[in-house]
Amino acid sequence: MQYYESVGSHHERMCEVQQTVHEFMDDVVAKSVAQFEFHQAVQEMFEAVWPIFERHPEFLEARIPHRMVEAERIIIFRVPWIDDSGAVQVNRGFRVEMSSAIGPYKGGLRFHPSVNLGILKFLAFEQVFKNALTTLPLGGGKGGSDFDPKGRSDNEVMRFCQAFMSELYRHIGLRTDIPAGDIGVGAREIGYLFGQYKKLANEFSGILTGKNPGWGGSLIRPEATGYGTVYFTEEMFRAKGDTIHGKKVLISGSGNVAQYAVENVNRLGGRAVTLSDSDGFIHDPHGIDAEKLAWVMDLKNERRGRISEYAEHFGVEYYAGQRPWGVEGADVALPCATQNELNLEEAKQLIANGIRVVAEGANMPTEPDAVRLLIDSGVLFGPGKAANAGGVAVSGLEMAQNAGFTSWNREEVDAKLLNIMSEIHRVSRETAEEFDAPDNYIIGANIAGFRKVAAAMIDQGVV
Ligand code: NDP
Ligand code: 2IT
Repeated sequence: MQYYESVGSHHERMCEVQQTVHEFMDDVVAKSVAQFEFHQAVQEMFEAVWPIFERHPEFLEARIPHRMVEAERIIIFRVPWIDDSGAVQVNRGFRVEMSSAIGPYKGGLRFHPSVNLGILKFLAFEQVFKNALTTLPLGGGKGGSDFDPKGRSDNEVMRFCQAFMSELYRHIGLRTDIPAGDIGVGAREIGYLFGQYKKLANEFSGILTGKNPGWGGSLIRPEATGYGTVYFTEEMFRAKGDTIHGKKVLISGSGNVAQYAVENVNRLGGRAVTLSDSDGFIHDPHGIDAEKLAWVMDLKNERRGRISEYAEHFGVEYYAGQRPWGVEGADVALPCATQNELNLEEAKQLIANGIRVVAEGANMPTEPDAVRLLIDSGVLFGPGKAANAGGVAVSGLEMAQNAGFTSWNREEVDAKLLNIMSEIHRVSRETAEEFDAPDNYIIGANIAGFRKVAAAMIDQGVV
């Protein structure tokens, strides 16, 4: 940890950075065995931010990196419930309360069979810096369960949510920790979770965000992540004197983020041509217009069907077991499904096909070597911490509306979202330039988020 004292050529400094990150990572890996996604998220972050320690040696003296990778608190609990056949089911519940340096813990809940501690620690870690970028006073956390809502009845989902909240409720609070949705947790689940919290706490409060607007939710919260990712993409184009208008866009996923990414691409005059789920992708060369998108929303949010049905219904191609990144002629790629869904080979394909902008609607969807290649090849790359921060930002606006016993109209919230995304873009760009890495949003966004959290930790002492 002597990096900040070093002098010498840029190359020597870079070697030293790598060596220092390497030693730091050895320690992180030893203390979080087999938590691969967490290692990946931490490595990506510290590779990007290490130059800051040259200017701020006090961050290392205060062991800020070592404190940041240790969650303030992690709760792991049993979630027993009874399915429709009367059988007892047991799942595992988690809440990772990563950092309260700049506000109460804030972040989503994920219900997916792949959920484990390593995945939630990666998500909570990313959330801390993403939330710092939103300009709002939000700390970072993440939670969830290995429960799989697929194929479960509404009653089963309700009983699971009630069992999950029966333990979680004692750990969260308006000034402590405010969960929201993520993969597998949408409006239905937030409703059931909220109902159980209200019953146990005897309190009607904005304890969760993503609520239905009829009982305390914010307008535009469902749209916010997808809209925000596309606003960020538009800002990246504008920085180069261009716009998304007329551009062909590849989108993965077909859930909340993907759906509203399509909607905003359409609003801004682009053409979204793909959607996917874990079974495959559809390619609609004519574009997924408003009518087709309404059909997708009904398919995914109400009938809970598969994206292959789109191909049958609209007579387009379906590619089973594949991801959309090989489709030719696109200008933009927006991965909006899950982590590690765009690898090095696919990045090479995108580059060969002339892609200009990649922005992450999902959290950490692009593998590290793919990120490096895209940036080195001159593709504008918007990392999730910046590009998908619109969701949590509007969650912050939902909290503000709840606290003020008020609600804002769609136009007001959408304008605030656009403003926040432009601000995140501006700060990321300017910080990248400040650190001699123009156009590198990985360096810009990570350093900007990191230094805000680090400065708050220094101010508040060793706690
Ligand atoms: P949803 O549950 O609404 O949709 C998830 C989509 O991704 C589905 O199409 C799903 O397909 C697909 N998917 C999930 N897991 C996998 C997998 N292992 N392999 C392939 N496809 C998969 O979730 P969201 O749209 O809310 O979340 C998508 C991403 O965006 C996540 O990375 C999430 O963390 C991130 N995000 C979400 C925010 C939000 O506000 N909701 C905010 C910021 C980021 P299938 O139906 O087959 O499972
Ligand atoms: O990854 C994310 O930013 C989210 N799932 C949204 C979190 C939130 O608190 O709205």
